[in-house]
Amino acid sequence: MPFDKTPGWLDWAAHPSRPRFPLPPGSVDAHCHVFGPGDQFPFAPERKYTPCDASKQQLFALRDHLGFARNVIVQATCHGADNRAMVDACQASGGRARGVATVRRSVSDAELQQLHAAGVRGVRFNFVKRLVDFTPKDELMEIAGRIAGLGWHVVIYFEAADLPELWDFFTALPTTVVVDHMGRPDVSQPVDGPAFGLFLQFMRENANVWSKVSCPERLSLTGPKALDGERAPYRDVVPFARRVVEEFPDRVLWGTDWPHPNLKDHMPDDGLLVDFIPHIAVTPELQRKLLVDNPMRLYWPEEC
Ligand code: 0GY
Repeated sequence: MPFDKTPGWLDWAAHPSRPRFPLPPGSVDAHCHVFGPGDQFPFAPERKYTPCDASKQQLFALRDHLGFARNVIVQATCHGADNRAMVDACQASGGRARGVATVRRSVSDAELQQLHAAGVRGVRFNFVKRLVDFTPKDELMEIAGRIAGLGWHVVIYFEAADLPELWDFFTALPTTVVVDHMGRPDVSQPVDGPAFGLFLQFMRENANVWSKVSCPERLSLTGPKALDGERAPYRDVVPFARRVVEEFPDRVLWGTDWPHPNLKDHMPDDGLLVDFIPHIAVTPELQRKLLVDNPMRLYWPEEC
């Protein structure tokens, strides 16, 4: 492999357990990535980390092992605005994967049309400073205006502390807006406290805002430890994700985040991550909305 991965970076777990929670038929893993392989799809020169390879075949094997039917493959920052690895995976999926791209202002209309034909249905705007360099907001707004015409949405990734500063920009976006990982709350704070309250207010006041209730492994301080022998991992994240699922059942998505970029403390077991779901979506109806109805409406509306 032509790239040396970032020191301290953990490899994704090759043999995840089989989940105990049976996913509803047609479930969508609505947040996952492919990395390279680096010798086929080089990582971007401007990247902030170099991952280990994680190919489309490995992603599809995980999908089948966990019991998902489909994937939404989100462009990872290590590939910059070179969407070839993600597009290749979507095209190889037989219609079972859709994509979220990263594009620059220079993208042509013809390139956007090609991305659409490959299965792309959104763009990602990343504001997490450790992951990307700053892109001017007027460039992002221009991109949002262009992709709105294709019926796409905008995925936003930011740290909770930055929500106040970004609020006006986010609320001016002309599309559906999907927040990655609940805006990364500090789960040591109360779920009813002002910080998470601001995020809930953001969703309440803006009916076009959706949230992924994913990535407990990034947010948790208690970690994956089971409670009383139960498979109840990441329990400090549960009240936050459950609150969002219950208040906004028609605007939530869930994804594994495989292959889990940038983790240095522990690598989650994807089977255990699936077993987190019934703790945050506690009825079959909420589970169906989270895993099937909502992602299908956003990514495969023609089948709904
Ligand atoms: C995630 C989270 C992270 C990384 C990226 O594109 C990326 O590099 O999204 C992170 O480091 O928190 O959703 O994959």
